[in-house]
Amino acid sequence: MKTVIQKLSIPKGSRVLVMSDIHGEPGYLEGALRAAGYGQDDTLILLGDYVEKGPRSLEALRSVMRLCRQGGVYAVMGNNDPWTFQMLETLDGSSAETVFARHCGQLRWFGHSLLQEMFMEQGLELHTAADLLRARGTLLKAYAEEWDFIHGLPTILEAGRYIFVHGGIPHENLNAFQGEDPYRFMKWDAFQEEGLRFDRYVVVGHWPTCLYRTNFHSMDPLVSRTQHIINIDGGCGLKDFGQLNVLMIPDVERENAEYVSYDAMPAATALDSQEASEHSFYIHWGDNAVQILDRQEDFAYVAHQRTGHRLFIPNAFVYPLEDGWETMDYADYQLPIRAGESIKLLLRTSRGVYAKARGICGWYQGRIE
Ligand SMILES: [Mn+2]
Repeated sequence: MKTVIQKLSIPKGSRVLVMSDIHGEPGYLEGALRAAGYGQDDTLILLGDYVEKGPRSLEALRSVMRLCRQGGVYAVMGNNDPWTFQMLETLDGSSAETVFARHCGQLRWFGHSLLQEMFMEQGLELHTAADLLRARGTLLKAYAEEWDFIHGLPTILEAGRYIFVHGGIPHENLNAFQGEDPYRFMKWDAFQEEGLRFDRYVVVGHWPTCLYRTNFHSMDPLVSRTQHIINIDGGCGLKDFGQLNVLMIPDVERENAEYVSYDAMPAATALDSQEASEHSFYIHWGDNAVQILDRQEDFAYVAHQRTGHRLFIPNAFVYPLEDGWETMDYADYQLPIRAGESIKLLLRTSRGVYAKARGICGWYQGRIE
């Protein structure tokens, strides 16, 4: 595959909506379009990773394909999108065992995979590397249309003051990338930590925004005005309380944008006001090893491995690894809440509700309705 750059001409007055990392959650795609009030005068840009991690990859991919047949919808390729198809194309007797083992690992961790969905849809069983080899031809034929669509997706889009790419770019002289292997633009982990600065705004997904944050548990878009980078990956299909963010650019010639977010967590009204706590200790994936000091009914008292910081965390958020314990992304922050405000309920416990309010996750101790 080669890097393909596409320059868009956006009709004057057309609002541009941008979404990334749908990851097998077609309901989130629908909900986010509704939340943004998506209509036929809007331009829609989809930043890749339509499949894997979430439970309904094929359906999500087909929703994206349907949208792209309409006018004014543009999709780029994410690193997860071609993987299964490329794997099937190159699969042979010498690679089957390795590929199968890798797939088993993915299935254990996420519980779903595009490949597994393909097998199920075709009424085939996948238990051994031999099953995989045997199904290769059938699957490539059955999903030729999906593979054609993904294979034809560009890597980078540009429009006005904005550049759109799944992972990242090292500089904005885009012509230099034409024809290069696109993989590094599609999979650039922690791109925003590189310290790169751009003239135009570079809009990316791929790395959930909660992994960049240090104080608060939030999956809202992360905007760096000094670097001119906007990351919109809300952890949809990957994070337990993930969301699909929609960046809304009223005019691509101007540097102002807003966003709305969608998640499927149950909503409630907070009946009591509460003050924010002064401190928030936030643990996220990659730095989430803990030691369990004590177990209580629905909480564990843990020590965060790197810092030694001790805190209570719901048992539901602590999980075992082969050699120790890890936590889900979590902050012991007390949310600022105004009575009458709508909040999302993430987990009810004996010490209050872990909730999401105005994009931030934390504790609420008041009554709900
Ligand atoms: Mn990705």
